[in-house]
Amino acid sequence: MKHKKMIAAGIIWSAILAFPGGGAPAVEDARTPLSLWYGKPAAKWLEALPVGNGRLGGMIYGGVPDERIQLNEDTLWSGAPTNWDNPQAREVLPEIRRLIFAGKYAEAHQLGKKMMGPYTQSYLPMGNLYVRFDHGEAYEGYRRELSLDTAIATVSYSSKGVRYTREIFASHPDQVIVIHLTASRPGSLNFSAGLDSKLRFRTFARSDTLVLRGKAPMHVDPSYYNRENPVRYAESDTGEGMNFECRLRAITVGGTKAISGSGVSVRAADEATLLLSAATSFNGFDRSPGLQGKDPGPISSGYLSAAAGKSYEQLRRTHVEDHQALFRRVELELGEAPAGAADLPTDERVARFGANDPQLVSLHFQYGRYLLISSSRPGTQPPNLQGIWNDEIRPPWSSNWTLNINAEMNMWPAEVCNLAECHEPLIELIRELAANGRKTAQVNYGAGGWVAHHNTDIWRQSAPVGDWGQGDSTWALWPMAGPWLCHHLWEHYEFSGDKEFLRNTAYPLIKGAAEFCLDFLIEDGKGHLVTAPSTSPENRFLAPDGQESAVSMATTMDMSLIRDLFAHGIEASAELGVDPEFRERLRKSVERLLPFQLGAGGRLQEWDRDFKDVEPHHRHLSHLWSLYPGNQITKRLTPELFAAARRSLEIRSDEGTGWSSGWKISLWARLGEGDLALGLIRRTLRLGDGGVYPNLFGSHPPFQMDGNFAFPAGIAEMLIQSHEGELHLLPSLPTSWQAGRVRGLRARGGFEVDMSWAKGKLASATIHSKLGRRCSVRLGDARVQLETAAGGVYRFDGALKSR
Ligand code: FUC
Repeated sequence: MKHKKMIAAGIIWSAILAFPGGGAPAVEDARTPLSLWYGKPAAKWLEALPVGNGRLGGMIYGGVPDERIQLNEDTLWSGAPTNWDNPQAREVLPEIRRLIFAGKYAEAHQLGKKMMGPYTQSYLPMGNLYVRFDHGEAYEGYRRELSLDTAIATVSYSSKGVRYTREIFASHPDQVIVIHLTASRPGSLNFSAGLDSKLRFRTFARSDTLVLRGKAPMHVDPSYYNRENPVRYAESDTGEGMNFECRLRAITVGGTKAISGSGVSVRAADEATLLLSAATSFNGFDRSPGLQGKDPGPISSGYLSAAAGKSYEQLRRTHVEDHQALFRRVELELGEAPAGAADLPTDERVARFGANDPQLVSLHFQYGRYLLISSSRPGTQPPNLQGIWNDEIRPPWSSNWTLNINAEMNMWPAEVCNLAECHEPLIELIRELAANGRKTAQVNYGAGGWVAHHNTDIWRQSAPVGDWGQGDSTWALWPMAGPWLCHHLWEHYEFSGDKEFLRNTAYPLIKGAAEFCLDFLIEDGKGHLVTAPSTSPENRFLAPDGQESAVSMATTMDMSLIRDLFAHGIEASAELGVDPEFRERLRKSVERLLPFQLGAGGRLQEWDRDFKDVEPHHRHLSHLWSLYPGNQITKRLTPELFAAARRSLEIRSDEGTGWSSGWKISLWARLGEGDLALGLIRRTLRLGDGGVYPNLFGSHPPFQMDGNFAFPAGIAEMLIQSHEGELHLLPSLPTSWQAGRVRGLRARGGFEVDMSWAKGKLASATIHSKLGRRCSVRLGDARVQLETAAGGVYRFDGALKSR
């Protein structure tokens, strides 16, 4: 009963909160379904709510009387640029190849250790902001909420007859985290605020600002690697390791404030705004952050004083406008929420209804877009395994960029879900990785072009990882990050049609990756070109000699990636009118790549031979890459392979970790099976392992953000597809999504699509053509051709007739 009252009250408060200061700002309206909300403070990190501006991240606990906001800055990593290239790799390469051709896979697997360099460094937590309110422990009418539409988190409650409210956001335009505190009765704000860190730090006051200065370790071992001193600091603060600084200032209305080295304290204020800025000494991927770093002081104080010169209303308005310019490009409605669902706190709603609540599905879709906007903006780092939110010095897998699926998956929604700008940080990472990867190609393989393997970090580590032989070839021996990353460059071009981008950025990187592959490919003696050593990311097979191995030749994924890369190299060079001889070389080689093969039971073979699986339900779906995210396997072009891919997916089953389910949504969508895709959505929208945590962060387990990004990409793929040179509307609509509406999804060729459907059938569609390209629009088996000038708009009814 008490609970019910609280909920009802919560809804009214949120309506009031949406209009601070009494007047409704023009940029807001009541989009209440787009919020995560809870009736109690977060007890754990995975209950806290994330805000981010691409660079700064905050996890809001919303405690009473103690607020904690855990803080991150996306360049705060351990380590420094170092040498990871290994000349021994080149020496053992011929022997590894000999063993593979002799069928001695387990021996090749073992010898692969000699190709390894060091592990990557670790993404680090920056610190915590604590705010202690002096009103005592008792409170009532609590609500904690994150609005995806405004990117503002709100905490409100009553204590001793006073209603307290906190509004918190991370502003991209102003580069600060803003915490606005109000109370319903003037003069009731009494609190103190301080900063700390898990890293080495000290705090001091500088005029009206609290400063935290910190030093990151010069080395952190991955959490799965056990040896002494896994976290190592330089002896002095002027030594190696990232320097960083956080600054906190309180701006108050009424009352008094005081500051000391341990914090800021405010008495009897009517209102207060806390501004938090931060910066690190990061000075580029190829410079030492300790010895050649920037001074973070002027950077963080610059952000802080600029923000302090603006009113709270100004900061808020600029933030909301900036966020909504991206966020509001896409709207999605999949149906009404079941009775009572919206009245439940978000975690209870997931537990109770899961994917049976279509509004929760669209909320999770938009949450993925929100998280991408919050963790990836031009000029920032791309989202790592945890986006930008991490509270551990040794987070799982170092919270690095894992390139054999995870970092790419993070970007799957970027183009189709209308956030192409958020793709830019990955593109910049590719450029930097390629610079280091040229040396690795030369030293480790004696090859031209550039290479990268399954992990990288802020220093753009490009070699196989594994502490010079302590790792496992199962994941380390994968020199295919280049081709996969180049697929993103091509996608960015396909969606935008940006020729300058193709000429100046994409093509040179594609060419470099292709040069490495041309050198790395060898003849198999039967007329084909193959890769060796070759792995199908992290999966193992049982060789005919009864031994397990991950290392063989020409896995289906290697061949798929190289075919994709070469095809784009050919197309790009032709389009740009450059490199005719190189194009010819690619053309000749692409024809000779070992083709797809069908294995036992009609499945798509994963390895060059039809080995037995060690783990038939393995989470990776690497051999299905050409079904999604690639496009070499389609129903129309390769019906036999299409059927084989389907068989393989059935054999893999629905079982799998969080991101694996995310991938399967898109795979089933490409297979035209909306109901089976919905099955994976169901698996995702559950609390617990492989599903989501209370704050809807994806569970691998443990927490990994990739699943959050695969989710919107998968839903988009169910609603439109454009990978076959036509714009396919509603290719995989689940039976239960009878009526709905979507606005703003993007398609290759420069199109944007709005549509609605009813009774499971298209009702209307509007297609905006940005580039004026010709387009074939498909609905079921019907097709119409579009031809318009750039900026043209087409309107159709449910039978694809023009309106
Ligand atoms: C790959 C995956 C794991 C995990 C890790 C970060 O190695 O196989 O499941 O996602 O990346």
